[in-house]
Amino acid sequence: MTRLYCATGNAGKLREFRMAADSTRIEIELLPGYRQLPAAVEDGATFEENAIRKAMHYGPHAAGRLFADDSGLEVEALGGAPGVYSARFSGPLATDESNNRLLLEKLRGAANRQARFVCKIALVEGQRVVGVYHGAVEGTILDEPRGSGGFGYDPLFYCPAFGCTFGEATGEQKFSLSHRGQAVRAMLASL
Ligand code: ITT
Repeated sequence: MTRLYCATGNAGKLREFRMAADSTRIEIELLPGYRQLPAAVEDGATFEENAIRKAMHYGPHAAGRLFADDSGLEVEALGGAPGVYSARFSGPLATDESNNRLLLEKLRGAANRQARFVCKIALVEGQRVVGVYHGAVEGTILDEPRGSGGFGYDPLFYCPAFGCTFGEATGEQKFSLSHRGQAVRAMLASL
């Protein structure tokens, strides 16, 4: 069994990472003591920079290889926002609900609803970067939420290939196509 530690405070991401490892000989575990460690500073300009910063911040605390994910939603009509600010789009006390509300406000009346989810995963050993893996998926932003699955912007993200939102898809369905699914599969294939 190969063990990879993961550094995330997002329960939705952790659920998806665990699903990825289910059918493999790889075990994905939340870094022990993650919540007691000071948070990584995510002040990079890109998903890749932030993923590397996060992984290098937590890497030395892991007894082996560790990865971190930086991901978010890029909306065409908003010039790529919220992008790296996806988690805190509606401010420092943001919740998924307040972020989704703000997104709908900003897109009210917009004809162009095109958006993509992007994910970068950085894998490190200590502070040495072993690899960076990428995933992206295109969709459109609806004008009201649908479904209660997933997390974050999933209920607003309509996936044409499924004919429903990521919030209406099952976890397995979402992961088979999602930005995070692509990046995790690339990482696991590289091991
Ligand atoms: P960690 O940094 O602790 O991993 P985080 O939620 O702060 O958790 P990010 O800084 O990478 O993570 O921000 C990602 C945000 O982008 C996330 O909080 C959601 O709002 C959104 N997001 C990313 N992937 C998503 C997905 O699969 N479905 C819905 N929203 C997603």
